[in-house]
Amino acid sequence: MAAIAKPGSTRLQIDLRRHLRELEEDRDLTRLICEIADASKYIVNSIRTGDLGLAGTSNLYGEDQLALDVLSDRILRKRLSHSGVVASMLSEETAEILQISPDGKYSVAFDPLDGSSLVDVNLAVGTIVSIYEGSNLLQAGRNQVAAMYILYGPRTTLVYSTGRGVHEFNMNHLMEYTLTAENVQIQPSGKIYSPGGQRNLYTEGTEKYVRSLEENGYKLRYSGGFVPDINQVMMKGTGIFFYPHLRNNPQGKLRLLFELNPMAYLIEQAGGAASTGRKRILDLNPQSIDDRAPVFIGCKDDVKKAEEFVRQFG
Ligand code: AFP
Repeated sequence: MAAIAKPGSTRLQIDLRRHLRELEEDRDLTRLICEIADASKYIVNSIRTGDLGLAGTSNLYGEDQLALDVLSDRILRKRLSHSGVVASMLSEETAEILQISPDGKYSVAFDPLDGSSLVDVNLAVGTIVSIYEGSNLLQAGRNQVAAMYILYGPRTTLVYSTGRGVHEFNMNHLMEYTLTAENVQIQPSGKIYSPGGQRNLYTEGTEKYVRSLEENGYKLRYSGGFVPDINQVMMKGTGIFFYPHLRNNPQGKLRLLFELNPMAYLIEQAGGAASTGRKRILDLNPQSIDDRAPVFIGCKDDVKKAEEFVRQFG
């Protein structure tokens, strides 16, 4: 196993494929992650030049799809189905698990363009990917073998883990991903919070928790995009994001298979934690592809504190 550099001593000009090879990662998984990275080059180009209007269709949740949602979904599905290593796949934009090949080694759940409603106001958005070995996508997130996100912001960055630390890559002028941070680590507690959902619908537990953060000088940082908000916690190494259970919606908003499982996997790999307020996200057993769950994710001690408030006050 190649020696992994200590935090802060990142080896530059290492591209994604070489990094995976140095980790002696499985060849098929390396191929899969690189195929997704290549697909993101077409997605970033579509965001910069594409149609910002509605597609005239709706997704699994009955939400209007943007032209960019449909295009990003098509780009990723085409890449994955031609990769030769995918058994089954599931997109947040389509309503069914697609069986691709019985010989495929991996299965993929993905949100092709999370936060797409932010593109027309020029805010950062992202692609989120969850990878399992085999063909079963309806299993607990702790069984993932890899997860990654691509952030389309002022820079285009890719963050991945195959269970051996979390690593960040930046897309350069040749549209290649080169290493910018290795073994990313999150501190035990933070100083920023990202509160999702309507505050007037917060339960007593969450409201008391938010007040305790404010009394301890935490700063509010919320973009409305899950990928940029989680990337802030990951790359600053501090903070907590939450989209909690609400008084009118105990399940919260975010989707377990497409959003919560992959981000929880990455945050835990970086030394953080992810909870519903009562249970570890990665231990949730999905009942159906459109499962949602409340989430508190980020610095370990801040998540633990949230759990204490939720358990005590609901
Ligand atoms: P869209 O994909 O509908 O823009 O939703 C984005 C998202 O799923 C996630 O990226 C955000 O964290 C969250 O929803 C924002 O939700 P609110 O709009 O309720 O704050």
